Amino acid sequence: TAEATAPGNLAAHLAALAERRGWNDRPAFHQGHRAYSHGEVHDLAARAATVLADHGVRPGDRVVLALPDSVTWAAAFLAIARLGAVAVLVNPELTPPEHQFMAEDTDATLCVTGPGLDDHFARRTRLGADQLVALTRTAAPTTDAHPVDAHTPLYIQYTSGTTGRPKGVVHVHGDPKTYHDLIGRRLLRITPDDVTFSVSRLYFAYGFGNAFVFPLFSGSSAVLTDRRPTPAAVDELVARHRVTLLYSVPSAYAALVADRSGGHEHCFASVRAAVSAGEGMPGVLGKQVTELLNAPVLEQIGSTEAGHAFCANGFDHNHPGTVGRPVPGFEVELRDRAGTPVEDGEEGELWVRGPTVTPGYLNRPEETEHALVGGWLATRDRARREPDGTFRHLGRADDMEMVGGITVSPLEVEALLRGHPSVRDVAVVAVTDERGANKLRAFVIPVPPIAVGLEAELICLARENLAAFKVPRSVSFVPSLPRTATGKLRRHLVRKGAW
Ligand code: 3SK
Repeated sequence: TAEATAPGNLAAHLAALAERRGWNDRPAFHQGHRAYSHGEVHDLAARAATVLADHGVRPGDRVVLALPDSVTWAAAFLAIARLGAVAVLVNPELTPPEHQFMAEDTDATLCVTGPGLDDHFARRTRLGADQLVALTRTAAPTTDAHPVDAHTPLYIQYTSGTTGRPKGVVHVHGDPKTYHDLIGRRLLRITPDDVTFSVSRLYFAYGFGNAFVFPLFSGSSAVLTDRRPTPAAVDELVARHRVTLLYSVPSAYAALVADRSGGHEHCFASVRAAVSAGEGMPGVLGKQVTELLNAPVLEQIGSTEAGHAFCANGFDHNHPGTVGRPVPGFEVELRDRAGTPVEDGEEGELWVRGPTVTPGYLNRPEETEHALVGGWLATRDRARREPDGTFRHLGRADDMEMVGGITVSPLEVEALLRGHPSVRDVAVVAVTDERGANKLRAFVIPVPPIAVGLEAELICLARENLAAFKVPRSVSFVPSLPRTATGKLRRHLVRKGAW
């Protein structure tokens, strides 16, 4: 049942919930070979709050969190919440100028940083995560949480989007409980016995919900690691912790399916569901993942601005190849470029209205006005509504390529080429040739070794299956493709050849 109490301060609410439900001795996070209980995490957070207050953090202040996924990250987030301050969740792997931009944009009072970031955030007060841990050991707990209401800002996440300068997306104290009520509890039916592993990191909306919010609201646990989620690492972590819920993105699922060299299929025996988000899952891949994991693959779509998923498949209604139906509480509309709703069955851009949609971007009134119209969020995702009410994701509004005056959706070409056994990943964009004409080129990450004649084979495959104007004229083999943290292709970087 949903909690009857008003959420108030998130940190106080979660600590009280764990106490009331008897979760304090149950694991909340697994890190390395150690498990941290819910009680330990809330205790660490209350003591870390004292350390942060000693470093000058006051209600309403912004505190940057730039450290790898860890119990320290979780305790620091809850400590910031307890003080009524606002956590700024940033990718620790960004460059010094990118970090500096986020610290200045949020006017951060303090930056809590992980290893290797000593020369980042140069103009701001910095507290190393190891110092925070050391000081927390002997600090007294801050027992009184700062009073807030459900609309008080709680955290900011930066969206790189697929183009442009990052924008700070604000979320409030009431949002995490709503993510859990709608998605964690109702849709995924998470119980205290679940163990989560999310390939998406905590600083990102998808990972934050999956591996921080859902475990703390359900009394379950999550595996936190700073290891790269290579197939070998995922196999090992899932087997070691007997993971029941695996959250990932299509490109990482594709790597998992492709890399079966160790023959470790049995390591997935504990998985009861796999969730996929970030971009559309090609049908063939969905089947391969279902077979490999012997568990349903539930596709969904969300955004940093919506907080978490706004359309999702569930156990009772799973339509592979679609991102499911609107999450209850969300309204979803398809509109044309002029903002007029399109007819059923027609393609349009997804507009979303719902309880956790951001109140806006930090310091960006114009962008906020553009993205949020009358409470509706323009997601810039293209989709079509299927007769059963599910939505089929058709890529981003800025995904289209122009060749010879014709608009081409590169997703169809990519889906075809991705089905070739020698293709691990692919992006198709229009590039301008020496005569100034736009021609489609496929950038392919091959499954090594590159087979002789692979370029000709891929072009031939496209010719046999697609209209002539959709056939790539050339293929470049590349070691990587620029993707966002949830696996969305940063197409403008591919077009510029800059990644
Ligand atoms: O689809 C996504 O990329 C997403 C983003 C943020 C939160 C949740 C989801 C599913």
